[in-house]
Amino acid sequence: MSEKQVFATQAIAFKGADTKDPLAFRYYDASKVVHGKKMEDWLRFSVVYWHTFRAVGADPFGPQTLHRPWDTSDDITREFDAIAESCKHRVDAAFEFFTKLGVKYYAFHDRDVAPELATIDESNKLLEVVTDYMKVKQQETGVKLLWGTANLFSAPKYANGAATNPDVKIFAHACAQVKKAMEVTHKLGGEGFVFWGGREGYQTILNTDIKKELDHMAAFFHMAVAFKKSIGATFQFYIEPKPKEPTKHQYDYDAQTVMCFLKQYNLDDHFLLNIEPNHTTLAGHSYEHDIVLSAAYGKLGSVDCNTGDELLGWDTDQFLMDERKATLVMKAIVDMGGFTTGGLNFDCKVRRESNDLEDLFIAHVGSMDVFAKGLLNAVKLIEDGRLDQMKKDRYASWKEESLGSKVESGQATFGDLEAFAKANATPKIASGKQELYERVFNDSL
Ligand SMILES: [Mn+2]
Repeated sequence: MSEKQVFATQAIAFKGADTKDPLAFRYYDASKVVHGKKMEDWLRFSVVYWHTFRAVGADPFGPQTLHRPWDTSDDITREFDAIAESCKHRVDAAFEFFTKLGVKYYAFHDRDVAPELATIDESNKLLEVVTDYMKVKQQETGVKLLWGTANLFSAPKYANGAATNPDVKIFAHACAQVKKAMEVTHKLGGEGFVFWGGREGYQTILNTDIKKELDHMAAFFHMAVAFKKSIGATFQFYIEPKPKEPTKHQYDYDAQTVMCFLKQYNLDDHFLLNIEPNHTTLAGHSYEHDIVLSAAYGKLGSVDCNTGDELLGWDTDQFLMDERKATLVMKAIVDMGGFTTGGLNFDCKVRRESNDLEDLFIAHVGSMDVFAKGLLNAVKLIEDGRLDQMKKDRYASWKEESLGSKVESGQATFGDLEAFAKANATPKIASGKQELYERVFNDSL
């Protein structure tokens, strides 16, 4: 392969808070120890293959605006070796980018790195050849795979769903594709494997048997669990919730829905959640809701750390540039002791108007810095202690009254509570103090 570099940008350096250089870190100092851990270990940044190396800026109203030097040809009617060379050319560019940016992880879908060919065998052969090359690049650079996944939403055959398709023949294609994607993720030492069901849901309830589709999706996940065991893979499975888009109603609606599904079908031991805040806001929740909720139940595995636009009702996958939101996310992550297999994965794309190659660096560097600042703010909040103490004090009666522990341990009856209520007059209603909480939060910024 050619060793010619495609990016004019040099390796990104930490220059401190006073720098005005958009291609330098102001806050992200990878090896600096904060609250007992290196910043890089708290943040575990990952770059995505799909947006950063495959997005061309097309939208439903207009075609390609981003022309990348690594996109030599998408023509799959060429000879196998020529197709493989094009794919490897893109791999070179990707690893040059990861290395210059200074991230330790990346993530990809099978079809991002190797297009689907005429048969399953040909597609699998190409995926093996390209991922063999990716393995070499991982060894050369030390960059690792945060997670792999199968694209079960782009191919026309998945228009009516993959694991929830009404036709078992399409369901079989989805299983075959996931099986191969798991094999190559295992080969690359991936630390995780994600399921995102963009076509798992319905457009009209009139043609859809919801119970049957959910039963099929559960059967699909049980087979994935069994196959993972059979190949000796240890990567963590994640489900990524999203309420809608492209499908009108998606079954993996939000964190709480997915957690209930996993319980219902005895799958909860095998899956954590990969939370994308832009999906959370599409579900009508605040930015941090699914992160905080899944973390509270020990189910937060990884984060696709993007954001949406409050005035647009779709998934804009923007780079987060808002320090307040980053602080809320990092507070939840530090509170749970950090990631194990997951990380902050930039499932983000530059705008179709941001057509300089350099914009890819500016976007990642800017957002990495926002999360680094968010980490520093979160640690400041935790070490200051006021916010956590105020929240704890709000529930003090549950500790002060012996009845509280009786309820929490499941020992109380309605009769006990009725007797207590009769014996104790209604107390003064405590102030919620929202503005005070907001003021204390602001002190961390
Ligand atoms: Mn995502």
